[in-house]
This record gives sequence, C-alpha cells and structure tokens, in this order.
Amino acid sequence: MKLATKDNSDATSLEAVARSGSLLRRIAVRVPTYLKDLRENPAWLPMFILARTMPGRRLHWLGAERARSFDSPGRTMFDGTDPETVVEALRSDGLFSGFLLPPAIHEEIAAFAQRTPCFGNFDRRLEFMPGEHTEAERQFGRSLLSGHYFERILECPAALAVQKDPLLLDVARHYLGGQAKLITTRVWWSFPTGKASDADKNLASLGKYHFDLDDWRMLKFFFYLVPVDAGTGPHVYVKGSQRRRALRHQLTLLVGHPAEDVLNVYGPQSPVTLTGKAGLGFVEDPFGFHMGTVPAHTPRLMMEVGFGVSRPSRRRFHGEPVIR
Ligand SMILES: O=C(O)CCC(=O)C(=O)O
Repeated sequence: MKLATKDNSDATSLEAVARSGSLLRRIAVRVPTYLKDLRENPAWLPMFILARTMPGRRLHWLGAERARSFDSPGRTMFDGTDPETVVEALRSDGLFSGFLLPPAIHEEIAAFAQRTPCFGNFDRRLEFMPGEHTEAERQFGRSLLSGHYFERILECPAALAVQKDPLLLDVARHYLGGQAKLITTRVWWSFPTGKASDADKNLASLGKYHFDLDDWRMLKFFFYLVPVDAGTGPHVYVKGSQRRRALRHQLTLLVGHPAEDVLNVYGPQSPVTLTGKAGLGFVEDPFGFHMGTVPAHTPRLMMEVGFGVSRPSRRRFHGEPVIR
C-alpha cells in the first residue's frame, strides 16, 4: 500500500515535472512572436501583461469613451434584434445567441466559399478547393484541419454586408466603449480529420478552452454558414467566465487551460454548445473561455467579425484582413 502510494507520488511528481517542462516549452516558443509584437507596437506590452487581470481591465475602462445612446443604428439585416438585449446578455453571460442572417446572405457567402480555393492550416502554400479536402490531404501528405479565405473573402459582397452591418458596431460600441472598431473579418472551414496534431488544433483554436488576449477588450460575432450539430464541430462558450474570473486564470501566462480546470471553476453547467441552422449568429466576449471543436463528420463553415478598442497588431491575426 505504502509502495503504491510512493509509486503514485513518484508518478505524480514526474508528471508535474513533465508538465512544467512542457509549460516552459510552450512559453519559450512564443517569445520571438512576443518580441515581434513589442517592436510593432510598444503599447502591446502593458496590454499583454495587465489585460489578463480584472483590476488591469477595470483600469483601462477609465479611458473608455461613452457610446451614443441606442437609437436606430441604420439599416440592418438583423431586423427584430434589440441591441440593448444583446449587450445585457453579454454583460451577464459574455454571450448572446440568436442572430439570424437572411438566407440570401448566408447562401451567397457559402456559395462563394464552395467555389473559391482556401488555405489549409493558415498556410498559404496549402491551397485547395474545399470540396477536394480529402484529395488535398493526400496531396500535401498532412491533415488539413482548417481552410481560410484570408483577404479573398473581401471579394464577397454578402460578407462585406455582414461586416458593415450597423447593428454589429452599435452592439460593439455599447459593450466595449465608444472607441470600439472593426478589426477582422474571416471566413473559414473546420474539417473532420482523424490525424490533426495538437499544434494544428491549437493554431485553429480547436479542442482546448482558451481566452483571447489580443486587446484590452474584444467582441467576436460568429455566424454559421452551414447547419451545425454535435458532429459539425460546434463552438463552445463558458458562460460567465468573462466576468467572474478565478485568480489563477488572471495570474496565468497561458491562455489555454484544461477543460477539467475550467469546469471546476465556472461549473459543469457553464459551457454552452452552440448548435443551429445555417445563418445562426452569436456574439461573445472572447476574454471568457471558449473553443471550437474538431468536426466529427461534417465540415463547418463559419464567419467571424471581430471588434476591439486598440490598434490591432498584424501578427496577432492569422493572415485574415486586419482592418485598421
Ligand atoms: O472555431 C471556433 O469555433 C473557435 C474560434 C476561436 O476560438 C477564436 O476565434 O478565438
């Protein structure tokens, strides 16, 4: 019994050493990128250090501009969505789900995506037609977990119409403060693939709870462009984790945390798995824990429109058009 305890504790300490080794490795590989961020924009450093803490975030709010009152934001495609209700849900849960893209809009973006080559795993050398994913994996000799359109999506008028919809900016200004601005627009596929490495999954933000630390405050609007069920890699958001933040998730160097750790803190009921028909939209505060999941059987096509409050760092984004 004693031996068993010793064996267990040896195993536990070996595991702890391995974990700290991999933690150091994970931090070390990021150092060159951090230095690049710093050179590009010195204001990145205080954000990077302080925006993970609640006091730091509150401090930054002192410089926020007030948004104008909610009056009709202009012609929107989201008729019937009340921006005030959206902002209230964001404040309490970090998430609002229930936007609906008009069919003509999501069908046009999906048709554009079907006929346009995308880039696998954020790598411009891995260009393929989305309908030829299996052949492309064979041709490139590697798994292709994602397929991005990068700047090509700006050639799709329906995607531009979503990006420019005044309701999105209105919600962003009321949630993030008056200086909120559009930063990114991306459309991409997540593909079912049995062979993706952890590195590929991390790059694609799939399979691990994480929070985004690209700005002091951010909002991401997501829209499904195909029906998404449990097998299509639904997005998952941990409700309330943007607001009630455990100290160890503030004083942490890493943005990704194991599911067990996240659920222990925010509760097993806190994750919301977002499934729904093509056109479903939701908006989240990405400081809350969230992740995509790897599709089990059907590719997922999704659009993101992101807002922030600072000049975005080009490096932070994966090649999608950054709007300055
Ligand atoms: O693909 C997804 O659902 C996750 C995207 C994500 O985590 C992110 O944009 O930060």
